[in-house]
Amino acid sequence: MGNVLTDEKIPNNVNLSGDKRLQRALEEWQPHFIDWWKQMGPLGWQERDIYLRTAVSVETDGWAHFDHVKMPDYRWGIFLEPKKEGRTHGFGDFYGQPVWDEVPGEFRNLMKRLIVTQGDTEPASVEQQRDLGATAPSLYDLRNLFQVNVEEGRHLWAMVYLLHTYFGRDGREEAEELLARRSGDADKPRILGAFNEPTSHWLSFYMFTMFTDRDGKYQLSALAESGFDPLARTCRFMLTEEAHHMFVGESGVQRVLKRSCELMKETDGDPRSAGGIDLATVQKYANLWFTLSLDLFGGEVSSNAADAFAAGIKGRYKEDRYDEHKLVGSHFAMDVLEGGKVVHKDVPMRNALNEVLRTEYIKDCQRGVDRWNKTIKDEGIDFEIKLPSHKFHRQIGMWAGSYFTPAGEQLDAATYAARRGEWLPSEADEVYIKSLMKPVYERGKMANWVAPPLRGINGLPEDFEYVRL
Ligand code: BYC
Repeated sequence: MGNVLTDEKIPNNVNLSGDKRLQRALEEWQPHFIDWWKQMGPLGWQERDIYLRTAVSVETDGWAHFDHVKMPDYRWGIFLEPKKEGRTHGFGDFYGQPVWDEVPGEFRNLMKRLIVTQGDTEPASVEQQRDLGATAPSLYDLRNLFQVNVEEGRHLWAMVYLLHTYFGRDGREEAEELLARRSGDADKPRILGAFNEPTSHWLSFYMFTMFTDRDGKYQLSALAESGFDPLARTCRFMLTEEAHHMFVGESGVQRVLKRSCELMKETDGDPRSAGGIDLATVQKYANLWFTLSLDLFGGEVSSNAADAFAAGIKGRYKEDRYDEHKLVGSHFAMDVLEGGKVVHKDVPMRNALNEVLRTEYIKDCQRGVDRWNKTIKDEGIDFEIKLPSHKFHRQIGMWAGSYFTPAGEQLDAATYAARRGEWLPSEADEVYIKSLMKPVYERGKMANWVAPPLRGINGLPEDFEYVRL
């Protein structure tokens, strides 16, 4: 299983050459993917040599190979964690029964919808980030952007493999549609809200990889529990790559905060006067991307979530930690909106699973924010970044259409509209942040608004030629 045939057209550890029909179908999809990549992938950098990590196997030591490569030549492959013999359903109505290697007919549509939704986010994020190469703060960051992009491309391959293998003609059609929708397009938008928002500068990119990629971690973890074994195995390996994406985001914002603090000390508290970003503006972008990402967990009370859990398709984050895996008759205590008022009440657990996952996600975000605040404190500055309430600025679910402050206090629409600019980036903030985005492509040099990283990639120095110009 660990032996990967990298000389095949599509590198894989799924014995693709043993299924000629599937191999042919995927080899037909491959040039469509490359066309999409050339059209919608990183603008202006396709012919450059980039120092990239490529997944070459699923062995824990040595799964990745690092080298300079031109992005269109990146070896996007299909990798599933090895099958564990005797694995059983870990939750839901089929708890304890052997996992499935095929999709049962009655769950086909539900399963396909989840795989398509997951798959859709991957090319969407590449599209959202396609212009960022023009304004990278350093070669180190430029390389990290492209690393994230090519791996999102590989995650698309992972979902397309499942669609082609287990969903026949429908699956092949869905795979084509994944290349046809476009982030932010009025007629053919991507499926989920946050994936249609522009990521128009590097502060948003860092926030996106901190908060939105972290939704990816939680959604993939929930699917990694699946009783549909090929889905579980593919998501497990995707999580290995996902960790670096969140590192790019968390450390990116951390570096912005560090530099902001340095400039505050140099300028009597006004980093903007020295071409930096003030902490209040960083807070606004955190408010924006955190809340856009909260929406990605779906409605607070969801029969879709209950159905997916019952069917054994989508579990909880680290299902093993729990004692009870059927969740019949149990409840989750949470805030809900009733007659326009917030009340705390018990909701049947299966219907509350989106909120259960969102709650775990919020705790994880808070751990990252605590590390940011330690950086600010270490710089001797009295300021804390705070995660806003999960009710603030919501566009999906129960809180959408009501108005709350970041502290979670309910208010009327007019007051909210008047105060919005205190909490979320204004047009002027966008213009200011964009004005800072000037490319720095000299080896070892860094834009003024962000501190250098603590170390380089793969043990290399920070001034390594991560991108050959
Ligand atoms: N925007 O029952 P509901 C990642 C729709 S990120 C627009 O409340 P459900 C990545 C929903 O589709 C992880 N529409 O929610 C990160 C449904 O529509 P239909 C991506 C939304 O179904 C960075 C209706 O509202 N993976 O990997 O329980 C870079 C009612 O839905 C939204 C997944 O999302 C929204 N935000 O849960 C690259 C995992 N939310 O069917 C990659 C797969 C809901 O009535 N997806 N709707 O027409 C899922 O598990 C579920 O589809 C969701 C929604 C959690 C997204």
